[in-house]
Amino acid sequence: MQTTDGYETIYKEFIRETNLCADLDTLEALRLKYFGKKGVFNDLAEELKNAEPENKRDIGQKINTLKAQITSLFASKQTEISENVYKTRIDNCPVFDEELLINKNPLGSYHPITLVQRTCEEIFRGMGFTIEDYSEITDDFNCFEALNIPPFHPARDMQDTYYLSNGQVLKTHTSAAQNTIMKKYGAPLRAVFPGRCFRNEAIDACHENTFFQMEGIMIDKDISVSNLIYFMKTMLSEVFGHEVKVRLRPGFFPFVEPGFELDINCQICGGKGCPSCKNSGWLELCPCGMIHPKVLEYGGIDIEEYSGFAFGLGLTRLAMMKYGVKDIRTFNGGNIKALSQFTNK
Ligand code: FA5
Repeated sequence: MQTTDGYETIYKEFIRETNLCADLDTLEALRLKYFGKKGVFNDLAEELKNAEPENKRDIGQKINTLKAQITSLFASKQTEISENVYKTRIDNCPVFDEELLINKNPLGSYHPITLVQRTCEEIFRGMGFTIEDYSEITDDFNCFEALNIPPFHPARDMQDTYYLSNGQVLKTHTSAAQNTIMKKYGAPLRAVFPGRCFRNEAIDACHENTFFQMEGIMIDKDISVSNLIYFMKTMLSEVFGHEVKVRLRPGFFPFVEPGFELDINCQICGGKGCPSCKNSGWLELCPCGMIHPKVLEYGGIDIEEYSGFAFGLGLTRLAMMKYGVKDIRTFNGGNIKALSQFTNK
């Protein structure tokens, strides 16, 4: 049986051994030495079992006191080692050097479509238009019906789209926002709304399945085709910084009456004909027209008082023409070398 000094010796020995522990594995080995199956406390339990009945109470108390002291010291040592591990890890972490990061990894550049979009936004903002945002997912009503394209109308074939399983659609054109914006602001109204559009399209040098348009609408008293032509001309000469040849020809869209196709002289071949313009010398860029009265009515506009024009500028094609990019697929290709060489200047 242990003397009182014996319990103290065990505790002192535990303190000595604990001080030698530098990591959690060594500390765990020490814990097993004391609390394991063949450990010190197992031997003490044996001693208690074999002790004279009159001594059992005293021995039991001493063992419990020793156990409490050792358990408490063990816990504080465990915390101390854990904290040291984290501290060492933090101390050894490489220092975050902002300067180094900036110099070694130059910042990215804006995508050419973003640059063209911002240029157009600035031009229209300067002419009193607000810039509006609209979702990429919409529904049949906004994408077609509110634009005077009822179900089963043959005009739907012009824009083969992607339907979601819940019946919604990926917007095929930015015109899908017209109704929402008319309802939001009423008349008079000047707004442009750029956005990504999706079509189930045969891809070639001037057609993508994912491309950008910028819609514009102006609704006020006495708006006519001459207002429309003025805004289109101003926008194009400002985007290109020089006069560009355009042609206006009749075009059919159920949501405008009359409707036009505004084509731009191909800036890649100068009008001679190339794959980028399908060898025609012209590129369809910005269909437009006077907003159909039914569309105005759907948008809650009083057609006795107001009229308006709308256009759907092909932003991706505008970027092709502005920057001389021969193939539209370059824009979605993700080749940083190709995409990082453009500026707004
Ligand atoms: C429309 O999308 C009509 N919503 C435009 C409109 C608005 C007409 C308001 C009248 C009034 P269209 O399908 O032609 O029209 O597309 C408009 C422009 O988007 C085209 O001239 C072209 O520049 C661009 N575009 C159309 N399809 C693609 C495509 N697959 N890839 C790249 N650009 C495209």
